[in-house]
Formats: sequence, structure tokens, C-alpha cells
Amino acid sequence: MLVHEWEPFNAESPRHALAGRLTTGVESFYSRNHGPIPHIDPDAWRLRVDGLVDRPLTLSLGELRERFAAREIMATLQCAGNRRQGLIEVRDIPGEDPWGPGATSTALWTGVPLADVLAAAGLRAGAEHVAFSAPDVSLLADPPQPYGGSIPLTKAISGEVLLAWGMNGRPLPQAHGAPLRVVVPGWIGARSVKWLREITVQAEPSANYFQATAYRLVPPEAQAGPGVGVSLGPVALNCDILRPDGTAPVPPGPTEVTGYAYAGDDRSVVRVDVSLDGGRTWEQAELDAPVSPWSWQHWRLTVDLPPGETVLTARAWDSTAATQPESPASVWNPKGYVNNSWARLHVTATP
Ligand SMILES: Nc1nc2c(c(=O)[nH]1)N[C@H]1C(S)=C(S)[C@@H](COP(=O)(O)O)O[C@H]1N2
Ligand SMILES: [Mo]
Repeated sequence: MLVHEWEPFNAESPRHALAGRLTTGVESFYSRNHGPIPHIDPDAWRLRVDGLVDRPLTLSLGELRERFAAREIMATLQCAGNRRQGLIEVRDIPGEDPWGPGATSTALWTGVPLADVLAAAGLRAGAEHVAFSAPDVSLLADPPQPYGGSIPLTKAISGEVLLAWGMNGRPLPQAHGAPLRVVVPGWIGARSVKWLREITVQAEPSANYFQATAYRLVPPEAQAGPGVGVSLGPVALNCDILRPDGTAPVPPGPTEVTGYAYAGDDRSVVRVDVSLDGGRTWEQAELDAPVSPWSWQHWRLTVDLPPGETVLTARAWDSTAATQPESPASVWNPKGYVNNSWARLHVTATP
């Protein structure tokens, strides 16, 4: 892992750990935390479901597993700060970690659909948003407060949003939200609240700092504040290069370039282009079909690498025919979110 901070623990997956793998091992799955990782006694833990519901629920993990049918979903999590480093190179972003392309990983999640739990509680008139609260207190929030967030009801009842206790066929590890976390496939990682304690159905989005102030796209010369900018939801189309990884010289000649591409929500990636001349000419990579509507797709292309320095460039296209913006400067924003500009990697070829 490439550790950005030890407390709170923030670490990204190195390129080689993501390359060529559909799912990411828990040992290298990126870890994004805004406060200390809480240790929760699973036997004493209860999930509370309240707000605009007919029947508020209090459920142990056993009751949750007994009352509702389990579902498995392969889903990619991607932090909105993934690839922030590229924005920092344009203009500094003080106080935010310089994430590379490894603030994203994919797992097979096991849990129950949030939709089924909400149906059991019964939705009342006026229900528009579903808020999640956790016990980990973030000193980075203003004022300091436990982590939380929300998603609109339409997404919450879609069936793909899971209350998950399993990851890659094993119990959810502590760092990734045990005993129970939300997994919101296709949406920024921030909405997949870990160590879930309470689900509140309400008329408005969560007033939590991480919904109302952070994880919003703020215009370049504005200052982040409550309600400023656009709340981030579905993940923007993005890609990066994983192999070669740029850490060591490679031999010149035929070289397989591989990477990931991911389109959030219900979009899929339909094409990936690779350029050796900074985007003047492009060649299409071979692209894997989506294994799940919610997981990234890997791609590969064998290029003829000349001796010396080459900048490999990649860009993806999605099922709406949208593609990635060329420059990080064009998408720079004060909190450093959603850098989905063309992927660029410097490689040195020495015989
Ligand atoms: N309770 C809680 N949930 C949280 C966070 C957090 O700090 N506390 N971080 C969020 C963010 S910003 C991301 S990107 C994902 C990361 O999940 P992971 O650490 O399992 O990769 O968790 C989300 N859920
Ligand atoms: Mo995140």
C-alpha cells in the first residue's frame, strides 16, 4: 500500500496490485478514513432504521441476515479524490492527500438490499433522501462530528445498494466498515458509509459535514462551505494506466500497456484509446466486457515503445459517448475532486 497518512489511515493501492485483477485483495484494497477506525463489538451492535418510516427498526446483525435475502454484487469503489495528484500539479490543494490512481478498488460485496430493509420499515409521505450515520468522529470536519452522508431515495430503493457484511467472500474487515457498511455501487466512495449505525429516512439530504460541505464540486475561485457547489453522486467516467507502472525502466519494443476504466452509475465503458504522441494519434485498446454493471473494466494494448522517454496517454469513452477532458487544469477545483482528465504516465525504455 502507498500510505498517505497513518492517522487517520489513508492508503492507496499500488498500480501493480490493481493490474489485471477483477477484484482487489483486501490486503491491497484502498483505505479512506476521516477519523480513527472504530472497533465495534458485533454482538452489542444494533442497526437503527428511523425517520419517515411507519415502523422504526432495531436490528442485530443476526436479525438482518435472517429477515432479508442476501445478495452478492461485484462493485468498484472510487474515492472522489482519486487522481487528485494531477490537480495538485496544476495548483496546490492544501490539507488534502495527493491520491494517485489507486484510490479505487473492486470487491464482491455480500449483504442485503437497502431497498428490502426500507420496505420492511415502510416509507412515509415526504421521504426523499436516506441518510447514513457512523460513530467515527472526524476532527477534520467543521465542527468535528461523526461521519455521515445520504443518497436520494430513488437510488436507495434501486436494489443495488447493499448493507454489506461480506467482502470477497469473507467477513468485512474492520478497516472497511465491520460489522456493516453501505455499498452504493456507481456512486463516489464517500456515500458508502462504513461502520453503519443508523439509517434515517428524511425529506432533505444529510446535514452532515461530509454531505453538506465536503464532497461537493466547488467552482475554482469559490470557497467550500455549507451548500456551496454541487453534491457529488455518480462517479464520473475515468481511467488510468496500471502496467507498466512507471516505477522502473522497461525494455523498448513491443510492450503491453494495461489499465482500468470505470463509468459510474448505469453507464459502461465502450472504448479506450491509447496514444504515444500526447493525443495526436490514438489506437484502440482491447476492452473487457463489464462483468457487473457496477465494476470497472480492464483494457490492454501492445504498443511499440521507442527507446528513451515516452508519455503514455489513455482516455475512455462511455455508453453515452462522453469522453474524458484532456487537461487537469480544465477540471481543477478547490477540494480536488473528480480528476478524470486523460491518464498520462511517463515511462523510460532502456535496452
Ligand atoms: N464511517 C465512515 N465511512 C466512510 C468513510 C469514513 O471516513 N468514515 N470514508 C468514505 C470515503 S470518502 C470512501 S472513498 C470510502 C472508502 O472505503 P474503503 O476505506 O473501504 O476503501 O468509505 C467511505 N465511508
Ligand atoms: Mo472518498
